[in-house]
Amino acid sequence: MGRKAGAVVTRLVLVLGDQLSRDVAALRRADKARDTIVMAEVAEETEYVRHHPKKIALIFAAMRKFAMQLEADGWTVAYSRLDDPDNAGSIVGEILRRADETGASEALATEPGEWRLIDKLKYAPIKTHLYPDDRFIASHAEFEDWAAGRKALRMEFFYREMRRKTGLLMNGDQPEGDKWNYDHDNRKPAEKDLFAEGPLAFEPDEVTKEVLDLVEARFGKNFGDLRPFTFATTRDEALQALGHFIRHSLPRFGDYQDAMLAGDAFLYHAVLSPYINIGLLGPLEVCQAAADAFAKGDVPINAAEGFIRQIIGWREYMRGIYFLQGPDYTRLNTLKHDRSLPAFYWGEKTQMACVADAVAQTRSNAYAHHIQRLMVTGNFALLAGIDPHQVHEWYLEVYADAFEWVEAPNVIGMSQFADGGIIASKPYVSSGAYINRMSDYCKGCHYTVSRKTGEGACPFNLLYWHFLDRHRDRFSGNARMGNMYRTWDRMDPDHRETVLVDAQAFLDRLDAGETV
Ligand code: FAD
Ligand code: DLZ
Ligand code: SF4
Repeated sequence: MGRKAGAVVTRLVLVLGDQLSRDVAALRRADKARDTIVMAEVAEETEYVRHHPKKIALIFAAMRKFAMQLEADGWTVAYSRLDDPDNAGSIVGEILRRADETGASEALATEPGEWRLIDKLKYAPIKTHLYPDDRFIASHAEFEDWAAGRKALRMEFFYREMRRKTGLLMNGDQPEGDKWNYDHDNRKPAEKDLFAEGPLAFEPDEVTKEVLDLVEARFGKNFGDLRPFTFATTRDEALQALGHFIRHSLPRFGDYQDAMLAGDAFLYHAVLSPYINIGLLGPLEVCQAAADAFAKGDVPINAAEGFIRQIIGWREYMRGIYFLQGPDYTRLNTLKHDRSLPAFYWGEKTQMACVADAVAQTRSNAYAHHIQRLMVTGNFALLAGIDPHQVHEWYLEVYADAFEWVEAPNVIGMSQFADGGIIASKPYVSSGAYINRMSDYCKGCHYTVSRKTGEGACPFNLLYWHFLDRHRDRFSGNARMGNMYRTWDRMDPDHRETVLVDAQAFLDRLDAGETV
């Protein structure tokens, strides 16, 4: 690549694999006539954890097609493929290589979604202007202002601010239907004959097929099935996926948001997080589509509100917490859990039908829905006292939508309570009864969900009480957990002793690597 004609020296404009939006901050500041866009598939980004092959394929295919569109629009793009022999192997290395080629002495970049990469760019040996990533509804400063001086950072209050700011589902100052939150209506358990359309699936084109071959050769041994690969990889396709969701699944999204069915990986969930997170869709346009469907009378309020809350509420709030807490957040371990992640998280056999199903779907699809992540794999890890950093790395690896700014607060905070309650006011733990109520897993399980002790007792039942008992000092004073401790304390002391002995025996078998 040569220096561009004319006296003005080119600048480099970095676009990362999760910044594939035409209006991303650095691109908005770029000059077509003068600048060179840098996009790079690099070893460092593919290896900081062993990502699911589908996740790498999604990102590479979407990056290649985004670069082609930019070129078609007249931009100069320096695109590095992973197998380019001159590939420097890291984002900063690639910027420096392109600087050498073009004579550029500065780079523009949009703030990455991970402290690791922010630091690398900040300290890169080339002048790099980092612009805030304003594809979000709340800026860092707005979140900091909201958080300042509050004793507890509860999502619900932040969410109301975001409703006011966006005007979504608002009548003037008042929430649509005079209620901010319809979660109470969104707890219907799964019914066997539920029919859900599922997400739109896309046939790989030639570009995607080439990426799949590369990913198979380089990352075929990572956990996860690469094929069939059906993700959308362009904005046009992602918009089709959005339209399909609004039409077919959103109407029942609210009702069955917490339901789980063996063999139905998606139910009425959107499966849009991979597209929103890499920039193919904007969070506001997705919410606006849901609000429009409500306005037209196509979807009920509990569906539209529930869906919009996940995005302008939870998603924004998680990002706010990640950036507020700083780079050490992923190392928090308030409960001092230190057990190794069991091999069944990597697909080894387990007799727990719920865990086996969630892991199998994760392996096939690089996807599991929220309740599987929170109340099956997350719940088990928390009850069993698994090291939260290992849990964090697992989630970062196995899901196509996993980027640290959103994954870490969900795992370290919401799921593992490793942040001591910054995000969750109490730990998300449950016995087998909750899983049984919300799913059809227990019927097909080796364990018996109604059994509290002894042969065949559901491990979630044993570990639930073991967890509460071993963390009594921390949680017994928590107003939201008083009932649980009162129930435990009312049990016959011999029964309590048996529960704890059986739970410990289960943990010992887990530690010994036995199939549990
Ligand atoms: P739907 O259930 O259809 O929800 C709609 C949208 O709301 C999602 O696309 C997503 O953009 C947003 N959303 C919903 N819940 C959350 C949430 N808690 N945090 C942020 N956004 C949310 N989400 C990620 O995007 N990346 C992750 O790495 C991730 N890791 C998680 C780990 C754990 C332990 C838990 C409990 C949750 C995690 N989530 C993560 C949140 C949530 O599970 C996913 O966003 C959701 O399952 C994505 O699937 P969907 O598009 O079908 O979502
Ligand atoms: C996740 C990922 C992967 C697997 N590969 C690349 C890549 O080769 N090039 C790139 O620009 N981005 C990649 N990404 C996304 C980055 O890891 C992501 O931008 C940071 O984690 C910040 O969110
Ligand atoms: Fe899971 Fe227990 Fe039900 Fe088995 S019985 S599926 S382990 S909750």
